[in-house]
Amino acid sequence: MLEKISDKFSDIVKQVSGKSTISEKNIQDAVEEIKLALLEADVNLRVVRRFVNRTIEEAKGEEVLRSVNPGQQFIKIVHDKIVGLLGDERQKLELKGPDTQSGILMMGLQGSGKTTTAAKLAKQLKKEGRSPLLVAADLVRPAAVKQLQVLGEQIDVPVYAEESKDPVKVVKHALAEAKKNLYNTVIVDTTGRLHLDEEMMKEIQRIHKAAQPVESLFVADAMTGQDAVKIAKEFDEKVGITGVVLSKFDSDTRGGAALSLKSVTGKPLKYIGIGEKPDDLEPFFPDRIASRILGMGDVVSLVEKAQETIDEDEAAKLQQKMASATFTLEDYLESFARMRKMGSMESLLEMIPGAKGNISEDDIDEGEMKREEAIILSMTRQERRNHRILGPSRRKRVAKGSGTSVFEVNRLIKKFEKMRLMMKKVAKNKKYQAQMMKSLGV
Ligand SMILES: Nc1nc2c(ncn2[C@@H]2O[C@H](COP(=O)(O)OP(=O)(O)OP(=O)(O)O)[C@@H](O)[C@H]2O)c(=O)[nH]1
Ligand SMILES: [Mg+2]
Repeated sequence: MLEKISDKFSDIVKQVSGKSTISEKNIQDAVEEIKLALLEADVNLRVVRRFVNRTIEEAKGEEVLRSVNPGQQFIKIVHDKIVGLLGDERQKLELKGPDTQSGILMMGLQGSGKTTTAAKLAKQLKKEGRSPLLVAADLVRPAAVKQLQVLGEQIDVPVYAEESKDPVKVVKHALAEAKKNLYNTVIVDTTGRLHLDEEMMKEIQRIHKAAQPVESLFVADAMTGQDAVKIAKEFDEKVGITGVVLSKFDSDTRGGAALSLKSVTGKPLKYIGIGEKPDDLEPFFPDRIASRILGMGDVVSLVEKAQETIDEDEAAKLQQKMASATFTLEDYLESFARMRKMGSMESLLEMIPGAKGNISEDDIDEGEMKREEAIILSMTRQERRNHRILGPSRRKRVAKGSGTSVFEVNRLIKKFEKMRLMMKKVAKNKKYQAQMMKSLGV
């Protein structure tokens, strides 16, 4: 997610933030690089120009150049400006109270992710206590109704479907059905077309009129960059949209669509799709994405994610262990299970500031995790609690027992020692302590 643009910005941040004095020329150079990075990310040219001008204007202010830490001041300005581009605050869906019916209309081009997103949203809203009904109003693509029904079954949300050629009729019937059965959130999936055409717009306008949605969400494939923005604008002018969901954000390395959308359409980005599964939908938080773009790590997301899976007491106990450097292989073993619960290590790593350099890709290989687990499981309890007693013959035994090699056992122990050392260092810094603990699933 956002790897390309983040690499570029991380470099710029590194160059600038260390400087104790900063000249107008430094700012000019950094901004020039930012401009290139944004253009490469496929951000709308006009948006880039405005961004650059405003950043220069603000950065050249007296307060920045004369401040104690001008480099960081400058980065803060860039960060805030990016947050601004992304839309400032998180924008929630504006649904009515639980006793009133709220319609949500999904629209977009073919294959953009409407049907999948409809199901993801249904799942999320159900978790939030609403009672959703999915409506199969894509009557053009042969398998569309079935696709929604399968998804509905997966997430245990009812799907309204009927044999018909008229989506407007289907929507009307679905609304009546929802009223009767007290479904307060009606999510309508519609047909996607390859290109914008008159017929499509007319149909979606009719559906819109029938559904009277409180939210009309345009689902855009993030990877299509500026095209997604252009089409969103078109839909907004012809039908009216209330927000955008950027799907396939997990595969988007550049971020151009996210960075241009708000400025060009004036409409907020509400969610991002981060995978194909029903759980892979996240609210869009501009400040978190900005931090990720700048390579500053998405600390808040990480902490929240960790909190969902970690028992607070347990965390506090282990935090204590880490600070006093009594973290053992036994604790390390336990952390595997937690890491699995929290999702893939790779996605976690992206969120930890500074982790990219400190923990290598090898360290997070899931296959290796399994091997390490086997190695630790082959140790005696005593060995797990004090790895120092693992001399050559014990290591040999462990290698045999786990079906690995002495080389792999040695490597694990070396890595573990390196990790302990890192933890000790981190433990001195209160702020990073909590983050690092959580990053290790501890
Ligand atoms: N990686 C990834 N894949 C996604 C995401 N959202 C959707 N997809 C995939 O994109 C493909 C198209 O998704 P659909 O939901 O069927 O798209 P659609 O807009 O309903 O397509 P049509 O109904 O044919 O117009 C599917 O293979 C989805 O699994 C996402 O956030 N990340
Ligand atoms: Mg579909």
